[in-house]
Amino acid sequence: MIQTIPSSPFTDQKPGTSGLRKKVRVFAQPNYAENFIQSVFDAVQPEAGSTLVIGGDGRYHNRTVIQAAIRIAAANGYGRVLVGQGGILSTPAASHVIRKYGASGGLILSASHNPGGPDEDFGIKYNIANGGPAPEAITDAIFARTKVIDRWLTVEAADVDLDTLGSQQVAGTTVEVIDSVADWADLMETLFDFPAIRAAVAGGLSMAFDAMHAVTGPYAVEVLERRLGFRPGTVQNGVPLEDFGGHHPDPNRVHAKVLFDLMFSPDAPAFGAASDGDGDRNLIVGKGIFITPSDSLAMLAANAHLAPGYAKGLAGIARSMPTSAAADRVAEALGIPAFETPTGWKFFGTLLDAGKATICGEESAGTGSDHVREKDGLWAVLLWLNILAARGESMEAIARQHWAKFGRNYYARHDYEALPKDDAEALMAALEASFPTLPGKAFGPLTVEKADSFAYTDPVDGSFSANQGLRVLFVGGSRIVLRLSGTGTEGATLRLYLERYEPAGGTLDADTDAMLSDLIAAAEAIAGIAARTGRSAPDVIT
Ligand code: G16
Repeated sequence: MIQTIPSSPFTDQKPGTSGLRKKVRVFAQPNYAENFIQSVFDAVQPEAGSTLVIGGDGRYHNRTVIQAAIRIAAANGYGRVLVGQGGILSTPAASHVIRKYGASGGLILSASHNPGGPDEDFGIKYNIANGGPAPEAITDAIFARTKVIDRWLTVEAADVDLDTLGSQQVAGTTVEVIDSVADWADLMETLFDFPAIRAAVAGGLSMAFDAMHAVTGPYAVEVLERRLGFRPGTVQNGVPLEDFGGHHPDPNRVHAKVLFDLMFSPDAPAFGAASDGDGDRNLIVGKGIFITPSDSLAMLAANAHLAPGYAKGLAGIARSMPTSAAADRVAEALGIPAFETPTGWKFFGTLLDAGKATICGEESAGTGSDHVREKDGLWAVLLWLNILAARGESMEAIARQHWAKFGRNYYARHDYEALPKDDAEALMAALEASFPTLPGKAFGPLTVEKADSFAYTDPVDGSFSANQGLRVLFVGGSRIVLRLSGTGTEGATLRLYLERYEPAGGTLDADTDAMLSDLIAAAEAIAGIAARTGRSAPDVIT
C-alpha cells in the first residue's frame, strides 16, 4: 500500500560537484533525505519495474537512509533494488553494478573524503544507467523539483536485513542484497595481468595500502591479499568504520601521513597507496617519491598498454581543467586526442560513452577508465602494480624516465577551508573583474598572457557549462587557477592550483615548493588571498 507523506521544500538541496553533501544533522531532519530521494525519482521518472542500485561508503547514517530509500523506491515503482551487503558499495563498484545488471540508475550514499560521524558529513548522489554521475541537466532537474516538492511516497514495510545475501520482498519490489566486492574484483581480473603481478609479489614486490577505515578495506583485502598474494597486513585500517576512526578519509599527504612517513623511511616498501571514503580516489607514492595525481594520470596513460585491458591502445585522454597538462603531452606523443573538462567526473561520461577517451583523471586524486563511469582508486593501484610488474623498475626510475622524456609539470594545490562564503565569493568576483587589466602585466619573472573564466562545451552532446574556474595563464606555460570547491559542507573552500612546466632537459629534479614560489607570490599579488581572507597559509597543500 503506497503512502503519501506530505512535505514541504528545503531551499538548500542543490547538488554540488558530486551530489548533495551536508552535515548528518541536516540530512537527519524529518523529510530531508526523503524529499531529495523523491525529487530524484520525480526528475528521472523510472519506468515501472526498473532496477535501482543502492550502496554507500558505510559512514554514519548510511543504513538509516538505505532503509528509507528502499521503501521510497518500492513506492515509486522500481521492480528490483540491488543493495551491497551491509549497505556497502564503493563508488566504482556501484558504477559497475549499475552497468552489469542493466539498472536504470543508482543512489550512492557518501560524502567521499569528508569525515563521518553524527556531527560530520553525509551525501546522496544519483548515477544514471551508464553508471556515471548524473549530468548537469539531470541534477538541475532534481534541484528544481526539490524547490516545489510537496509529498514523498513510501510503503509500509519492515527494515530489510542488509547483512544477509539473498532476495527479500518489500511491498512487491524484489530487494537483492549482493556481495559488495565480487563483481568489481572479477572485473579487475579482466583488465590486469594478475599472474604477472602475483609473480612479481612472489619475487619480492612489496606494498602498503591504507584503506583509512573507509570502504576500500574489503576490496583491497580481496584483490591485494587474497588474489595477488601480498602478505596479510598489507592493507592497513582495512575495516570500514562509521566515523573512519575519527579521521578524514582523504588520501593525501596530510591525512595519510602515516603511510607517507613510511614511504619516506628506510623501511619503505616499493609502492604505497591509499584510497578515500568511497573508494574512488587514490594516493600513489613510491619508495621515497610522491607522484602527484596529475603525474600519475600521465604516467599511467603512457604505460597503460602494458596491461592486457589496454594493450590495444587508448582512444584519448581526458583531464579536468585544474589538472596539470602532463597528460596532454602523453596524448600528443601517442597521437591521440586530449580533452580538458570542468571539475567533476560527470563531465567525462559523454567522452567515455562515445569512445573518445579511455583514461581520465583529475588533480583531486581521481583516475579511472572506460571500465566504469566513476573514478576508481584501486583500479589506479592495480594499473600501477601491473606497470611495476611489467617493467621491473622502481617507481622513482619510472617517474624520472617519464620526466626526462616529456618534461615535468611542477604542481601543487593550496586549499583555504571554511572561509566565510561571502568573503570567498567577493574574492572571486574581484579577481574576475580584474581580468581585463591583467594581460601584459609582470609579477616578478612572470608575465600574464591571458586571464579568463573557464567555460566548456561538451564535444559529444553540445551541453555548455560556464563559470568553471578562473585561470591566469603566464607566458611560457605556467598558470594559476582559482575555484570554489563544490564538495565542502562548511562555508567555502577556496582552491588555488599552481602549475609550472619544465621541458625535457630543464630542471627536473628540484623541490616543488621552490619551483612554485614565483607563482605563489604572483597568486597573492593578483588574488590577494591573505589580504582578503586573513589567512597567512593554506589549510592543506596537496
Ligand atoms: C568530487 C568529484 C571530482 C572532483 C572532486 C573535487 O570527487 O567527483 O570530480 O574533482 O569532487 O571537487 P571540488 O574541487 O569541487 O571540491 P569526490 O571524490 O569528492 O566525489
